[in-house]
Amino acid sequence: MFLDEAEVTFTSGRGGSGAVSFHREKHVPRGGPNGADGGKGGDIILIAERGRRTLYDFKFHDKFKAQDGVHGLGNKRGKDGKPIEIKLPVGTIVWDLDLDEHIVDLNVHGMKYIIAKGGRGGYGNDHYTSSVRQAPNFAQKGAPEEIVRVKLELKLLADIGLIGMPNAGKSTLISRISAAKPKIADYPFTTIVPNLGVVKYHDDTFVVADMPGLIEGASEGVGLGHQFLKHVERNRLLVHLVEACPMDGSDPIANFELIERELKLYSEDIWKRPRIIAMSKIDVVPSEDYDQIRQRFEGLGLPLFPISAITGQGLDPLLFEMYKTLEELHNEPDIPVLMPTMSKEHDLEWDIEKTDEGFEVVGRRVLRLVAMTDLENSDAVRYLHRRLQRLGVIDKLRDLGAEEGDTVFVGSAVFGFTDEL
Ligand SMILES: Nc1nc2c(ncn2[C@@H]2O[C@H](COP(=O)(O)OP(=O)(O)OP(=O)(O)O)[C@@H](O)[C@H]2O)c(=O)[nH]1
Ligand SMILES: [Mg+2]
Repeated sequence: MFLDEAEVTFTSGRGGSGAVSFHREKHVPRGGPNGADGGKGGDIILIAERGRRTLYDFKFHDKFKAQDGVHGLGNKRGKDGKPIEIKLPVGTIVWDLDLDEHIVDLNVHGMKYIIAKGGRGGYGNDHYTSSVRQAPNFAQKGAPEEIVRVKLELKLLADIGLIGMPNAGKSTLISRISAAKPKIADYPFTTIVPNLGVVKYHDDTFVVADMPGLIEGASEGVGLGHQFLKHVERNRLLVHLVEACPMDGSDPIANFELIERELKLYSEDIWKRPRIIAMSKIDVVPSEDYDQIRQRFEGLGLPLFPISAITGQGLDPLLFEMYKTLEELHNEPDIPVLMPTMSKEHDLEWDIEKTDEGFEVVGRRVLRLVAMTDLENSDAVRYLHRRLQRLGVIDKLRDLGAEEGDTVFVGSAVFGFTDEL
């Protein structure tokens, strides 16, 4: 299996509510409002981290909830809820299960994404003073939490890809250096999907992928090529296996060049990847030809490793090179990328739908506005009405034919339509 999946629910923290409070000083009969804001709810942040290899842990722990913000108390602001950081393997693809939409690819070590944003803390009553409202006796409730159900998908993520023509000996090599047991046969296209093997080298481990053979035209989709070149895209080092003395009598150097051409045609990016040549099956090279063949390979200008996966000859230097190259690549500086959270435009949109029971206002912004209102408090409700008026919601309801007393649904709240305050 080279596809790993998990379904996880992330819930951010709710915002704490603002406080209703007034200055209390000696000799001042009734001070101005000083109710503090509620704390912000904790975010849930996804972070791509090198060194993680699977999504296995999420099979047991698939629900995460960040801390809620604390309510404001008197003139004391509520504490923010603690965020949660979720570490995921580099290469994790995140899908929104409810919207059936792709959210983000965490493909760079250190990349962060806020998957569920904590609710804003509600304003304390001191935000609501105006020329006509000297002593507001209401505050705002904290913004609700965000619940996001996602599917995490980890695509094949090998550190090293073994590429080459069919029959070059790729599967034999991976079976020799890892515990993978791929099918091996003396005909082309034995391997039809990549095989992954974990190679243990001293204290380190890395993942090698044995790719299906590439042929001429692979870059245009001939053979199995195209589909698998995609998997090559994420390999950090490519080992190009070339039969030293091809069984079919073809010229090894021409074979090498053909595959290189396909790689370049497919993607310049892949073509620029660090690459080494493994000159394979040297056990069948007639000893009198060996030097001359080796010289021709050396002329290709890439690091060269003559090997035999059957006798084991040359495998140690090859493994050391794999290990060393990966170490060097590991030491490249990290590129942390801070992604924006979900699109704000989404947030701003609202709409009204006419239903059999009345009117329904939809859209996150309006829903949140209502959720943050203390509906028991008539001043708070009046304030909400004015906000909705300013957003154009009341006008739109009237345009749609709403009359005094008609039912208006906003999220879980139900109102009677009224034009006047
Ligand atoms: N003599 C010798 N034969 C080898 C060596 N490596 C592989 N072979 C043989 O070459 C044939 C092809 O080997 P595979 O490992 O299946 O080749 P592959 O590159 O995976 O081929 P595809 O999956 O078809 O692309 C098999 O018959 C192997 O036994 C080697 O080092 N020496
Ligand atoms: Mg194979």
